Amino acid sequence: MGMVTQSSQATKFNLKDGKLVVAHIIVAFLALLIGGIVGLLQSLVRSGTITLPANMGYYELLTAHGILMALIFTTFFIIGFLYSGVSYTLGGKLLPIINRMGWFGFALMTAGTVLGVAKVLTGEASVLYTFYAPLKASPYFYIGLALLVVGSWISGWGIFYQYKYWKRTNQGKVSPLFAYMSVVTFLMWQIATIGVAAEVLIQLIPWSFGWVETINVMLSRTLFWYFGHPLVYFWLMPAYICWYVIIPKIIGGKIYSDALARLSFILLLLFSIPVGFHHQLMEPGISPVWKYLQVVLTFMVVVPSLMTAFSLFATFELNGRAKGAKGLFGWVKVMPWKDVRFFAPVMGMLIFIPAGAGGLINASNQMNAVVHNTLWVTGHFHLTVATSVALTFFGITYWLLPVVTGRVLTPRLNKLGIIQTIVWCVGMLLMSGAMHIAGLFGSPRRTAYTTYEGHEDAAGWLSYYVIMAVGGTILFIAVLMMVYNLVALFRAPRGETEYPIGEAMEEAQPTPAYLDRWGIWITLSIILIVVAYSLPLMHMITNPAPGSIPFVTW
Ligand code: HAS
Repeated sequence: MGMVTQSSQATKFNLKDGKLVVAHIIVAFLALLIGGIVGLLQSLVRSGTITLPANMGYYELLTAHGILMALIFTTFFIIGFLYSGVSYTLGGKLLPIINRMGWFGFALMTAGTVLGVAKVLTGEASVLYTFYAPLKASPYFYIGLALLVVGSWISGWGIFYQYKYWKRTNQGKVSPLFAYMSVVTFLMWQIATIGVAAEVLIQLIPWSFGWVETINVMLSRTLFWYFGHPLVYFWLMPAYICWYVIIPKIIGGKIYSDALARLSFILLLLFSIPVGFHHQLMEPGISPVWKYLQVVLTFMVVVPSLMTAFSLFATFELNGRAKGAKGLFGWVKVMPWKDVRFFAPVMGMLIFIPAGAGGLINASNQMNAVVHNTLWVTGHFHLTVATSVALTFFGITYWLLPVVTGRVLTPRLNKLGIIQTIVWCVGMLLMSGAMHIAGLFGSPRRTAYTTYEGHEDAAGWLSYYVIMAVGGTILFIAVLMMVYNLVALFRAPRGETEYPIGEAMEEAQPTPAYLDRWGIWITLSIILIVVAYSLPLMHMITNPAPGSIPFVTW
């Protein structure tokens, strides 16, 4: 049975909630700036262009880059963005308690970030962003990470609570799509982060303090990847929210199907988590049966992305044809290419096509043997998170910041945004393209500059490293341009900007009520996790390999 459709969108954004959003965006972009500086240094070191001063290590930079870009920039931006949409679509303002929870979560996350990053920059935690044991960081690094996660939980609970309140006070109505998707994103995050919380609290912290001598490495890596794969969807789902909900409005079109969008998010909730073994396909000690099962589930998690692609093409084509576009691809021409709010995310979408294809290659067991631990993987995630997701977040910033600060985007800034997007794409295509190729030739990831004692294979990789450094330098310029644009957005003229929330097409089927039955989806998600993980985890705990003492290799 379908539910009655009605939205409860505000007409004006609540500027008090806006401050919370701004705080998150500022930390996110500070992380982007510092992460960009270390990223530049790193690409120059790796190509042999510069050598670092003696008191600075390559792995220190690499850790700072990964943490700041992949964990801090993303998490802060995501929470700021989702809070803005939840505030706007669920009644026009956050309940006072939710606003306070948002600030509390923000404070914990910021404290955790400062602590963790300080430990990295003082050389006490060069363990990379995956912090694999038996590399050991200062215990305060792990405590910083724990604070980051707990802070994000509190913010997530705020979103659940606001949603629940809205449902109670709007019985029988379909919840706004933006808010629904935010709830699914944070449900997924809540279930996924249990793995990393267990790893950090039960294993890494006691071991790094020296309270226990050894650590079960296989268990710690498995708990990490139980979290690590859904982590990448935690980055992607907010980008999808923009693609599904915001972009149709920006292009003057309609959301193809509200029900399809919700279903794709439910599928992401179900299949994002029980797939972590596809990061561990080359690890001994996990039976091929469980790897096989998780690879099958990995191919299931591709389905919602294919649904997303279908839905976006449908929105674009129907909108183009409604505007009179003719021929097979005439609709492409009528898209608003000169609007950065569209242009940056759509470049992200286009690049997500090869990026996603790379993911399918990674997930195929035999091909994973070729690419695992090579620069190919680094190339893959610079296309996915650092382009599809990052460009979408940049595109969002151009309207979100004006909305939450009561300003307007100027034509000049719009143009600067388009140039910034192009520069980013050029830099990334060079850098990520070279990474993919060098990876196929066997160049390992996570290594500083080395010629492997003049080995001829390694000599063949050098020219690709140079291209990577050129791309990295262009990307650094793009980071500076983005930060400049952000500062300019804060100084843009005062005025009112509409929060762009799309509406579903009139002909679309009503949204089925069962999509809001959270009990069913959470239970199914847990069942899948239990099937995929319980026996292998039990095996790792009851038949552990000899534990490892800590290593500090730098
Ligand atoms: Fe991945 C490794 C498999 C997606 C990020 N991935 C990584 C790592 C990161 C990462 C960070 O199976 C490295 C972790 C580490 O440090 O070790 N990945 C996949 C698969 C997908 C995938 C199957 N990855 C992502 C996304 C990420 C991300 C998204 C970040 C946001 N990945 C792997 C595997 C590994 C891995 C293995 C381990 C490798 C190893 O050996 O270590 C899929 O979800 C991809 C599905 C996507 C698609 C594309 C759909 C296209 C769309 C766009 C449509 C475009 C339109 C434009 C409409 C099928 C939706 C139209 C416009 C016009 C103008 C016409």
